[in-house]
Amino acid sequence: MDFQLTEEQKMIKKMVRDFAEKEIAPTVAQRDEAEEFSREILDKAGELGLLGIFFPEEYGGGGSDYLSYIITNEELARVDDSIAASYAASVSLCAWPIYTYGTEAQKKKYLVPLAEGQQLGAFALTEPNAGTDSARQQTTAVKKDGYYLLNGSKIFITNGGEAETYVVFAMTDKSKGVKGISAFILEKGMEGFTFGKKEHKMGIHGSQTMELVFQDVKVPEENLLGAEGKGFKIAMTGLDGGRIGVAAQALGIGQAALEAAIKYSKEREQFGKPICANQAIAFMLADMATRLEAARLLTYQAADLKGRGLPYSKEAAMAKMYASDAAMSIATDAVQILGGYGYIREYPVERLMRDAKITQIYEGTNQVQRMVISGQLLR
Ligand code: COS
Repeated sequence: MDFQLTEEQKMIKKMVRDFAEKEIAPTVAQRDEAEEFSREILDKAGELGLLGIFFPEEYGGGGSDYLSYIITNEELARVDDSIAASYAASVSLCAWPIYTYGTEAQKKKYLVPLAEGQQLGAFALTEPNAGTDSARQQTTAVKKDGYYLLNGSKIFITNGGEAETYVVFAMTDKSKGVKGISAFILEKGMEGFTFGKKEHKMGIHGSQTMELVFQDVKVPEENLLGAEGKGFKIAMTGLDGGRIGVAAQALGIGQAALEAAIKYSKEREQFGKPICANQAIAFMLADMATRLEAARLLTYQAADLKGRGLPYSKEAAMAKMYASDAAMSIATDAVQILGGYGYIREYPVERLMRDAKITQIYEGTNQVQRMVISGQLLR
């Protein structure tokens, strides 16, 4: 077992950290306050090759390994989880299923511009009555002559309205349950494909979350992703990888909260000494750092398995569950250490605490992760 990053991974980590501090950090607080999505930052990330980092060069990618993608996610989230969330939705939930299940023509048409960062992607599974129970899709796709007619809606879609390419799930045969779900590639601008409500969230204010509405959208049959009836498998495997990305975002948030707490505790003096001189604070920092490191090991392990083509579904769920709980608790402790200053917006930790919460919820609540883990243990 090698716990060290390779030279290339170290270089990518440094490059993304520099990028995040130079291009993202200066506006993070303002974009959070204004609930403002920044396409400009994602475009710049695209210019650096980050949106295609682990896809082969023949599809516009950078040819790096999967762990490099996870480290990129972590470094982006350390500065702004909103950017990391948009980034991961495009790379992991939209581009990856196209890369894995798409035809050569679909990869050329959709994966290449996503990987090159010219386009942004989204993944549309959730519906008002199909959240954790994602098999209960009500969006329908009826096969006609040369196309599918899509009707229905999706909610809580990251990059909704901003993305050009959407991987959308719909029922092609209701009588078959999960085996009647199919995946489609939709383009922004297709007739009948519109955007509904924009959500105002507790955290990740700088990411855009929207409802998608489909009214008699004619989707060409060549935009069916994978075979008919394979949609649930595509969604589940997409989420398996997505969960490692969420774990990485949690690491970034936890890292930022820990760094802020250490810095503040060394600077803030009460009773004539820095507050970190009290074991009450120092031991909190020790616990925060230990939880973060354990979360990092689980996350990198899951990424390593995925990168090697080994089974990783259970490990991804473990990493997501543990790392998101760690991020929430580390951010909450950081707010506690900063006291009143932790609760106001002049310091970043209150944003980190709000942003940490979503990592326990999206791409499957942590209850779902326990269903996945226990399901595998008891199989
Ligand atoms: N990889 C590959 N195939 C998978 C899979 C995975 N990770 N998970 C399930 N499947 C397959 C199963 O193998 C089964 O196919 P077969 O009958 O051919 O074996 C089929 O899918 C149905 O599996 P199962 O009965 O386990 O599905 P459930 O409906 O019980 O799934 C959970 C349960 C909760 C695990 C699933 O619905 C889930 O992950 N839901 C949460 C979805 C989610 O994360 N939503 C967040 C919003 S999207 S950002």
